[in-house]
Amino acid sequence: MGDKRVLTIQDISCVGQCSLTVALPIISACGIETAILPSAVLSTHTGGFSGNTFRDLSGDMLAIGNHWKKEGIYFDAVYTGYLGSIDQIDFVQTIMDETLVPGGLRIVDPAMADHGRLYRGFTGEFAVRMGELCGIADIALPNITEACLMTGTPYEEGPKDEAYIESLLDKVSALGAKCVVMKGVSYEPDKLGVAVRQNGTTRYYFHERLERNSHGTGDIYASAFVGSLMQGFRVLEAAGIAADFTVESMKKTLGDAGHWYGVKFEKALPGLVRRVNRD
Ligand code: PXL
Repeated sequence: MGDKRVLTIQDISCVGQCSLTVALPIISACGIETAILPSAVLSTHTGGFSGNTFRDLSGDMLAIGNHWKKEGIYFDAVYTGYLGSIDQIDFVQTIMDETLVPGGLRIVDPAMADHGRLYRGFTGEFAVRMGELCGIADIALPNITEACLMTGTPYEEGPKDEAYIESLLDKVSALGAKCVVMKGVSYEPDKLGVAVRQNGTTRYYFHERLERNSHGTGDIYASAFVGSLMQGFRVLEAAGIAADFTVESMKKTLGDAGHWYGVKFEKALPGLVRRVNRD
């Protein structure tokens, strides 16, 4: 099997340890060539900083895509994260159609909401359209809030039982996603994990729950998941590797209150390199 090449489409938040500034190093650390298509450039992410700059790169995305088409450039997977506008959701579908090799994977992290709320700048319509993008995904990676928003399900605060999670997985699958990796699932107070719905069956990977909520962990999770998957790990294995890496990154950040804007994933990269690279 030849080496895999991934394209990831998301924003550049210049400061804040999220989106492309984590996807590129993490997927590369997994030994996978990573091409990027930036959707927007922001001075920082939108979670906790105020007054960030925002440059929409939709025009450049079209031109870049057209150039790749002329050059005959193809990818084994396209992984999308934070997108800057509804138009970009449409455009991403075209890019996937035009640049994926036959059998190439569409991996969609909706990256638009958490803790019951949309990130600043997004609308309900954006969430519905993101649901359509998840509908064409081979693998969708929503958290519970995103799954609710995309399927018109009221978000419930507090613990959720298995019936609630199963019905949410049913609804995301009904959008069309072939496989759903849903983050932030918990049935016991000190455990947190992911539910993986594949071929009609749900399996779980649980890990310890850390007290602190951190920005960018969804992107860190999705990037480690994509890197592991492209290295040949099965979906559930990749889901577990990504969870362990995210927890480890969060642990490296505990005790540093000044580092509220992200997690120190760099300190956990050596462990990921050892675990995922098998040659
Ligand atoms: O981590 C998700 C993310 C990505 N990109 C931008 C964001 C956020 C979350 O707030 O604001 C610009």
